[in-house]
Amino acid sequence: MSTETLDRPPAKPESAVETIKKASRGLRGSLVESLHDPLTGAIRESDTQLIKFHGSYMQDDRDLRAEREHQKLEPAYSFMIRTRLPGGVVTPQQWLALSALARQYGIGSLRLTTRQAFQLHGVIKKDLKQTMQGMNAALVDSISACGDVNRNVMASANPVESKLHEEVHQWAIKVSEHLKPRTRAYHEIWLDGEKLVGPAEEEPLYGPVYLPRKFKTGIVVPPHNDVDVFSQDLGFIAIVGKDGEEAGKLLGFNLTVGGGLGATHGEPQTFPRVADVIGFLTPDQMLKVSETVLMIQRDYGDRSDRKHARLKYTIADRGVEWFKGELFQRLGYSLPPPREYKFTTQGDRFGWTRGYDGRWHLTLRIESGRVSDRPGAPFLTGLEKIAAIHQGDFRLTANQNLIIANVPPEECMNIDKLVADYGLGKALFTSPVRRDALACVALPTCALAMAEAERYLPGFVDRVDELLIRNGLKDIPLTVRITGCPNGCARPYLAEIALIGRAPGRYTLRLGADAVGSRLNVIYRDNIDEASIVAVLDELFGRYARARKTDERFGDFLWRVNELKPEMRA
Ligand code: SRM
Ligand code: SF4
Repeated sequence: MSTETLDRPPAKPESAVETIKKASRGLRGSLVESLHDPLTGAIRESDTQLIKFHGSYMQDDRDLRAEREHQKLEPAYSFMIRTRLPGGVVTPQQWLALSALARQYGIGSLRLTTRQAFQLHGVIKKDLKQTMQGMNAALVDSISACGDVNRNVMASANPVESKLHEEVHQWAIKVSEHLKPRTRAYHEIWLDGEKLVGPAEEEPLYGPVYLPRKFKTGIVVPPHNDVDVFSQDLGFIAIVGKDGEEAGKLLGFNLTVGGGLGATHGEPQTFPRVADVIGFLTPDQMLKVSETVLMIQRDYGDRSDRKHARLKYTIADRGVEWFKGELFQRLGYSLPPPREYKFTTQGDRFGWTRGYDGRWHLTLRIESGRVSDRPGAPFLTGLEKIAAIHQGDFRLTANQNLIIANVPPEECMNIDKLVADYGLGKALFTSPVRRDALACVALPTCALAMAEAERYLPGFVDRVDELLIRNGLKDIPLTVRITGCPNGCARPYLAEIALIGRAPGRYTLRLGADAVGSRLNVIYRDNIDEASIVAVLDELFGRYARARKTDERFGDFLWRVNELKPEMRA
């Protein structure tokens, strides 16, 4: 292809969502009218796209679909609200406010997401505004938590373990604020802000049609790749000084671009991709570099096909050298080569850790991030009790877990007692597989789910644990991630074992990611049921038990013995 044809995306017809964005007057659309329509629990079709930019999705309870259809009722519509929470930090007061809203307007559960945010499910249309207002009264917003904009900026959890982590968390906030849309539509619609008269506000970074697709940013502090930095459109790997005066100081970041995980079954032109590491920058360059990467994607991303619209495709199509050239030209300077870094782990570290200032942080395992009151697991109440006495803050991890952070030493025992009383610590004593496993929400709320994920995880992990014990592999570390479809919300493509929903009870089995989040797994078997998955894993675990090297991970073993081959990448 000539450079000329590559200059700008070819003039293909724009996708329908582009037209909706263009006509929306800064993301307002007819949301106000939709919200006031008493005849339906739904909002207008075009508004279902726009409301995402405000941090909400219209959903319906899929468990009830058939029955409601039978009764000739419209689907049981409700709304999910997702917060914007850079680095995932909230105060105890904010926790209590969100928990109360989940009880009053939601389904009595807070869902901690894989991007360090909260989701409230099941808010019906007439309560949506009050819920948004309640969140904002607690100083938690949901602007650009979804939609074709920069999403919640992730940062390595436990950001108070060292001063450096704290600094990195501050950068996550700054990047999030910097890349936030400027439209006042959110304030106007949800918070009764002054009504706009005349044309929509200027969007200096986004322009009138925002990005071609979602855009995700994460900042990581090695050696723990807890945010799966290579899955982000835009990533920053903190580089820390080692010697002399620089020791322990944040020197800057390696820049990563073009990660992304969503794909579609049977469509090889869609694929997960790990990001390229393209240069080093100093902290003062971070905001300019962030906005420039975003604007390149704004200008070159594919606006005709939403399945091909992420930055990863722009880079895969045009090449990383093209991207670097464009970036450096727009910046007016080149970035020097990336600096050395090393990751040693991927998920969270559990239990108590001591911070640099003597305060303590307790990382709890919250399976699938689901905080609700269930028999034997009254987590919603338990965490409310903790929030009521906690003097520090709460930090959501990128793996759906929770850190009770900044606990003064004299308070640790009180926290421990409540953790024990409400069963919040039990999961810390389960197998490493169960502790590290992730599952996306899937059914019943996710419209795109093809199979169960969150509800299937506990049972599937039981099977895996049984197989490991049978094969003499009890308590080995192993990453297992399940999603209800190939969109990749629990980042399954970066797990040693992944199940990707195909149809009810059927999954694609992918194997062979590494344990630091830098190598994708590959398709091992497609569209199989649990019995087949168990049989396959049993056989592979047997071989692994017999032939593995000391400390060799399952994913690495499969590649070494040629069970997995590069041509299986798809
Ligand atoms: Fe996701 C769509 C849930 C993280 C890739 N994701 C959805 C929707 C909104 C379904 C929909 O469009 O109707 C899901 C709502 C389910 C529900 O009922 O709540 C949903 N995604 C989630 C969450 C809650 C999963 C979880 O269990 O924690 C995560 C919320 C994160 C947040 O707080 O912002 C979540 N989604 C991710 C991730 C992981 C990440 O970002 O680290 C990915 C893969 C990384 C990536 O984006 O490449 C991800 N979600 C997708 C995609 C595929 C995008 C693509 O490029 O193809 C979709 C579908 C879409 O956008 O059309 C999607
Ligand atoms: Fe829904 Fe698929 Fe995301 Fe799971 S991976 S939450 S099923 S979109």
